[in-house]
Amino acid sequence: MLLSVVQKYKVPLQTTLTGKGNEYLHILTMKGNCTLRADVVTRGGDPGYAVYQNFSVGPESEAYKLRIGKYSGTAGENGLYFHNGMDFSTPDRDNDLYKTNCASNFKAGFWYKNCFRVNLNAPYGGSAFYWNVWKKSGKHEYLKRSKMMLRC
Ligand SMILES: [Ca+2]
Repeated sequence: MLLSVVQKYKVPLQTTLTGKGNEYLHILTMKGNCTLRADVVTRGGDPGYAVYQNFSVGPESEAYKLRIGKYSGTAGENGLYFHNGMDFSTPDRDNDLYKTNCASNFKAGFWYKNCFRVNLNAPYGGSAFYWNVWKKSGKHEYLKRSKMMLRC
């Protein structure tokens, strides 16, 4: 059974770079062997999940870099892999590869590249809260719910 960090440790995963959320994630995952599970539901009510082995978040000196390994699940594996190896960006810390600040543009901290294929921290109801590519549809699906859980 997957353990929810949010429930057990009361750590908010939606955080700022200067907040404690990513620091806790780094400490929890630094020894390795952690699994990330994302449960999501589309606006149309279609549920999906994605499990990634070897999930870890780097230290602050690496801007809480995301690392994920082997995928299993139903949501579609390409989404979060796009972000593998990226630093965490916030509206006041531009660590992405885009010419402007993705976190500022989309009003959410995340491991942006240039900018994203999934954005599980994006504001509810916004145009950035989606999963791409959704299942075998070949297109993105807007989400109404996401939950990220960790097992170590
Ligand atoms: Ca940038």
